[in-house]
Formats: sequence, structure tokens, C-alpha cells
Amino acid sequence: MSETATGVSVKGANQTGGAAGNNSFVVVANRLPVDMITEADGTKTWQASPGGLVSALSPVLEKHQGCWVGWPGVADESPEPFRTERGVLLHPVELTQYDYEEFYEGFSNATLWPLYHNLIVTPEFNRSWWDAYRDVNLRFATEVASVAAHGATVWVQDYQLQLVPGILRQLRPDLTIGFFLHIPFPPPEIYRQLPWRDEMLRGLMDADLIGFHLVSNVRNFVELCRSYDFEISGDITIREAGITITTPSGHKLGVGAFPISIDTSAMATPTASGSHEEADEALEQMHLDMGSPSTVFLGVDRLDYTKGILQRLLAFEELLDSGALDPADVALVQLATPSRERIDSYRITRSNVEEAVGRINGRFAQIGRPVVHYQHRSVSKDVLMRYYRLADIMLVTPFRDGMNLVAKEFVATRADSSGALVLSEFAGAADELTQAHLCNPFDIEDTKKAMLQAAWGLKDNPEMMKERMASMYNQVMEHDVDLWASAFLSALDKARA
Ligand code: ADQ
Repeated sequence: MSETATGVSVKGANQTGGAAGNNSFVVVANRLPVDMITEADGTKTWQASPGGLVSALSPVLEKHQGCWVGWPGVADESPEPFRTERGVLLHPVELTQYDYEEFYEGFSNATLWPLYHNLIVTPEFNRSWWDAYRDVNLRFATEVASVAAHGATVWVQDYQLQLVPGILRQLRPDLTIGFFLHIPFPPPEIYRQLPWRDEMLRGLMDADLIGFHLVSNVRNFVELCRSYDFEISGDITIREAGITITTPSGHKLGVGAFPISIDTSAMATPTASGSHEEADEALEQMHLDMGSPSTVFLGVDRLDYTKGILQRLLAFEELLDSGALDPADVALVQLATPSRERIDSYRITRSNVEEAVGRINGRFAQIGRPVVHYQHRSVSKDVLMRYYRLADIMLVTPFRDGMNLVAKEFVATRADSSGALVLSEFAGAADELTQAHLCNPFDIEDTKKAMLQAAWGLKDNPEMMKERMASMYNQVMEHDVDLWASAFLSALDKARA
């Protein structure tokens, strides 16, 4: 038994290859890309699960025919590993109800999520949640160690698994280990609030490469590392692994910025299951059903307080109230995927959003013609594409967001350069989609201004708007998820070498 720098006890550490599996490429993430569903008759089926990480990683795993280690989405269930139709081996990790509450809802989503999103709500620091986080990270690392072939590449995903690189290095020093953080990395003065900051950081430092979305995230991380005994060299402005950090034990790791993107090939056809004509007819019918508004605003988000859904609704309400937008002429469609529903701050967010939807419709809707169309559920990719194509103006107004794939998905549906994007300057996507109508979502006047500029631009200056959209479309098409994954994986190879 040996103890890692994170203090997690690891049986059989430093034994290479003993328990190796035969997968040369393994992704480990908190969730599998599917949810286990129990039907009324007790049969278990699988359903694709929504979310940015799944959208981004599924094509990469399919290409490598790799193994995905993760939780199947239901507590106290441990289904057998199985292969998807597209050849990806799914290897479930069991979480108990206790793990779910303490590790997932507690430490991951009520401590780390708000801490890393610049304290939009106050993080809770609870010692038993931390213990559960360490236990579950150990379990994930142990599962990975059992499926990875000798010398395999393991790609660890996101904030729920930050101790996995450190534990895995002890269990399997033969592995190449990459880590990617899908959410922002906070400024050091915020990170330092974490009571377990040293253990958490040391858990990460055993990776060969740590990737963030943005150079600003790298800067925060490197600044934090400067306060420890690490040797730092390189140039922060070189995006992909420009920085090398050497730990006191002599281990070297690369740190770089790899802005994530989307599978653009999947966005190219209007639907996976129908013809262009059928898709166009369905779109026209949808528009007709809404009462043919001349401008459709659209929001698509997980129902999360970071996404700024309520503030976007309030901005829309004020624009209707002042007469700047005519309720007979506009509509706002808000799709909100249920998310983390048992956590208080999420319940409060949902309740505030739904109250605002009810109030706005109460004030401005006609019988049979709401001004806000709100759906609190996940929709299929085909249907989502239809909504993207229906929209004139996409509203992406998070207070803080690692990247935001919705903004890129919308832009990718605009081969004809139509429409406009209102985008928060605090979404990672704003670094690349500079031709969006950028706004500060904390400032309701600025948000209203961006919404109106987009609406007026489409009416008064369509040529200029087309140029803006075309430039964003090209950006997204030239930087898809394949590029993200291959850039990360080749930097990982180099870092290990
Ligand atoms: P998320 O916070 O989940 O991702 P985002 O990047 O916008 O945010 O991805 C959401 C995904 O879910 C999109 O692919 C979207 O299509 C899908 N989705 C949203 N609502 C849906 C609905 N109602 N029905 C069906 N699908 C829906 C985290 C980080 C982000 C980062 C990603 C990837 O918070 O900042 O961009 O990981 O790194």
C-alpha cells in the first residue's frame, strides 16, 4: 500500500501492467455518454445523455474505438460493460446513493462548480463531501487501471475527477495521462478558498498534460502554481502546451489551451432521419404554429444558474415593456434541460425562471399565442437542429462558461449566413466568436442593447449581419472537435515523450 500526494491510499501501487486490460485509448469521465433507463416493465434500456462533454467526446471515442469509463447515471446500479453500435466500449462505474449525494451533488456541484465559476453562488465546504470525492476518485482510477492496456493513453475529463491523474500514476506508471478541464479555472485568490487546495492541485500535477479551453485559464493555473515549489518554463502565449511545469519530484507536465468545439459534420445535414424537404416543412409548420413571429429569439441551456437564463428573460421582458419589441411580432423560445435538480440553488433558479416565464406570458401573450415558449426537457439532436434553424437571434448569455457549445452549434447551422448571435463576453466562446453581439450579462441594459442591435441589424443592415455570421461560420467550420481532440492528443504524446 502506498499513499499519493493527495493522501489517497492505493493498494498495489507502482506495479506496472499487473491488472492491465487491452484498451489502448481510454476516456474517463464522471458520466457515461448514455443514461440507464428502467422501463415500466422493469427492462433496462440506454438513452443518449445530453451535455457539452458528451457532444464533444463521442466522435473522438468512435474514431479511436476506445473505452469510456464512467457512471451510468443511476445510483446503486452496476451494469456489465458493453459495446455501442459505433464500437465504443462503455465501462460502467457504480456509484451508491451516498456517493451520488456527497461526491456528485455535494463536492462536485455544490463546492467545485460554484468555486470555479467565480462564486456566482457561494460554494459549500463540507468535510464528508471531500472524503466521498477522494473515495470515488480512487474507484474511478482503479477501474481505469483495470481496463487500460500497457502503455495506454488515458484522457481524464473534468472537475469531478481531478484526483484521478495522481492516483492513476501510482497504480500504473506506464500510462500516458492527459487531463482536460471543461469549466473555467478560477483566479488563484478564489481557488485558494478551497480547504483541500493542496491535495487537489497535487492530484492534477501527476498528469503529463493539463488542458484548458482558454489562455486566460492557463494563466490562472500557472499563477497558482507559482505559489508552490514548481519550476515553470515556457511561453504562455503559445496556446498548445506552451508551458512546462516541473514538480519537486522531477515530473514534467505540459499545460496548454485547447478551445473545444463541435462535430461540424453532424450539423451539416438538417436531420439525420429525414430529407431536406421534410425538414423545411417541419420548420415552416413550427413557425406557423407559433403565429409566424417576424423575429424568433432562442435560448438553449442546461437549467443552471451560471447560464443567465433568468436575466435574459428579464431583459426580454423590459424590451417588451418599453415597446422596443412588439409582443405581436416576436417570440422567445427557451429550451432548458433539467439539471442537478435536487441542489437548492438549482431548484431556486428553476423556480425563478418559471415564475418569469409565467409573468411575461401573463403580461404580454394572447390566447393561443405565448411570447415565451418554454420547455423544461431535453430534446433529440434532430429537434434541436430544427430550433436552431428556426431562430433569428440566438441568446447565449452565461455569467461564466468554460466554452459554451450551444453558441457554436447555432453558428454551424448558418451556412447561409442568416441570423445573429448575442453572446456573453464571459463565455469562453467569445474568444473565438468575436463577430457576435457581445454583452455583459450582469448589466441588463447592455444585454438589452445587444438584443436590439441584433434585431435592428437583421432588419436594417442585412449585408453587414451576413458578413458577421459568415466570419463566425468559417471560424467554427475550420476549428471543429476533431481539431480539438487531435491537438490535445498530439500535445499529450509530445509531453510524454
Ligand atoms: P455544459 O455546461 O453542459 O458543458 P454547453 O457547452 O453549452 O454547456 O453544452 C450543452 C450541450 O447540451 C450542447 O451540446 C447542447 O446541444 C446540449 N443541450 C442543451 N440543451 C439541450 C436540450 N434541451 N436538449 C438537447 N440537448 C441540449 C460544459 C461546460 C461548457 C463547455 C462544455 C464542453 O460548462 O462551458 O463548453 O462542457 O467542454
